Amino acid sequence: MKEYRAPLIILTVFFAALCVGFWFYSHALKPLILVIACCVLVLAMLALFFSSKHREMEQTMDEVLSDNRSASSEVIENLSIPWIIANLSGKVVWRNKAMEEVFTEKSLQIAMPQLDLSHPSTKQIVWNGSNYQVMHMPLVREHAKKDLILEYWIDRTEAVHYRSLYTDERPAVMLISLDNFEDMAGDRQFHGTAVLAEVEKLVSEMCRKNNAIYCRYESGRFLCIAEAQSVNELEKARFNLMEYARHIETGTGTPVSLSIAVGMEQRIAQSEKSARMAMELALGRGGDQAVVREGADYRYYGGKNQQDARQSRVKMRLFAKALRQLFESSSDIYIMGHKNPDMDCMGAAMGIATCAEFVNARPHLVLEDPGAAIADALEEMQKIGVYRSLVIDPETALSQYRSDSVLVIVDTQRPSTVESARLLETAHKVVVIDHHRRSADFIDETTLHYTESRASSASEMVTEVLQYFADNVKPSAFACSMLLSGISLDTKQFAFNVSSRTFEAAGYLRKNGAEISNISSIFRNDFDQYVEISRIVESAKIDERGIAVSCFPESMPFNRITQAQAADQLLKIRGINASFVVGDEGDCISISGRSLGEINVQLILERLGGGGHLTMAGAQLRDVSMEQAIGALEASIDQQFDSVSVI
Ligand SMILES: [Mn+2]
Repeated sequence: MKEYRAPLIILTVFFAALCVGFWFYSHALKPLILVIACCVLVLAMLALFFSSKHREMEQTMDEVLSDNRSASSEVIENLSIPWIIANLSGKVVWRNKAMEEVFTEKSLQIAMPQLDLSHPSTKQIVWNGSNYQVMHMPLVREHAKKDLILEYWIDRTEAVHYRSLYTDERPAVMLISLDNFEDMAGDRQFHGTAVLAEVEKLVSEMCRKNNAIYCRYESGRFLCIAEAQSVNELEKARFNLMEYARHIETGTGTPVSLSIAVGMEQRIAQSEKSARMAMELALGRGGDQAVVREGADYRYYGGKNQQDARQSRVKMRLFAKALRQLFESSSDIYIMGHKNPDMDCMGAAMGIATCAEFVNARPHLVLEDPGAAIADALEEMQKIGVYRSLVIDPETALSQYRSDSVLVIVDTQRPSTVESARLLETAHKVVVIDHHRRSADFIDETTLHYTESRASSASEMVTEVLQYFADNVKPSAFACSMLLSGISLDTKQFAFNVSSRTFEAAGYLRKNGAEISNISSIFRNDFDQYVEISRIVESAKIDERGIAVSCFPESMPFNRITQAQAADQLLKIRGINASFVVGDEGDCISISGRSLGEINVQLILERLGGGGHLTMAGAQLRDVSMEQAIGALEASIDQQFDSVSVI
């Protein structure tokens, strides 16, 4: 409007002056001048109208601007979002109407004691049963004397409710499998139908109680769909279904063994995939246990009873046949075990080398820096002249490795523990033979694998491979002695973990020339070592559950063999069911655990990042002191006993 006003006034003045001039100048133009004067009048009135309109608007704007301050406070006061102003110690200075309905306390600390008010932040809190997203920021004022913060609470109760509904009710897939149905079916006394009906009754009962559904898809195999919250309940009860199943009368003297696998993911197809992977893990670990997989997280339950029954020899024969085909198509066979190889590793490796030679392939035993555990064996190998042609270091192995070479890994299946991780990465054809229970990290891309957690040792498994590899394999007397010492080491001279198949393997080895005297020389201890073991045994603290924990005296240098033998020695003492020997290895604290079978030392040490077997396991703890390591071990033992008492 302003832009019209100035030209209008100028035009009005100009035409008014023109009218007055012409009026006195000419009489003839008078009517025309009257018309022009009228126009001037109209223009003047227009100018007046615009200027008054402008003044009116300016006035309104001024009013709005001057009221602005009170308007913003009015908005905040009446807005339905709760606002609060407080000082840095949390004392409330002011709050709006909405906040008065939600929070009436004098200090913010009552609702959020941990909150640091000096920095802007966002936090979720629960107040009077509602969930709020609390955000606060500093209140900046030009002439501020005191620091204040402005905080607002957004009610997220509904969102939180729906989120928990989603996580609680998302479907989980559960697979249940009767592990030893086929094994028992071979027994005439087996009440097959009755056992299946009993197991199904247990599964259906479990589903009814937990709002789940199931269907049977093979004899002794079930697929269940349950809500995630039901799975959490089952986890709390540590899947006691397995325990109930053990009481079913089978007629064979062997209890029913169930494996349960659960997958809990965002989508149901993914859950099913996870459940199948968890089942593979549960069976790979020897069955009779539950494995829950959620994302990358695995949780284990059960697995406390050692099985008598073992997988049939059919699997072993098929494996031996496949191994022979693989070896026949290759000219170089590389063999390696775990780091710090023991006699079981060496025995198994010698057995595999025998198989390789049988099909005219060259065997190579990959060793980095062999410890004292196999020093005697290596000395013996040098004496009989097989050392130079057989043993190879990882670097040379890597440089010679060809794409058709085969890498055989014995006595371990964890990629982190193999002698040379680089060789494993390079290898295209990998074979794994192991008797340890499977843990979450295992070599998964294998050409062939044979894992049997019920076998006493890798040497026992390889002895069976030798017998099925071909009819006329003749292992050397030395290889047989090594294999027998491997079995002897892992069974503590045939005292633990032995089955009829262990003795059959030992018989075969003996028949092929295994020398007992060789074994005892490999096991001989010198006097100093004997004294060291006694000192460790002496320092043991034994609790009422029969668990002995002892550690290396500070003055004694750490030695893995002494550690293992001290743990074995402790078990020979009456009243001790499990033993742990803790030693400072320099860059980590090493724990070696042994058990007579009742207490699962594998589960105890798995919680500390270790692994192994039910009766024999180990763990290495980094960046902790000796005391912290012992504390963690004791906590894990207690946890184990807590879980046992639930079942
Ligand atoms: Mn072993």
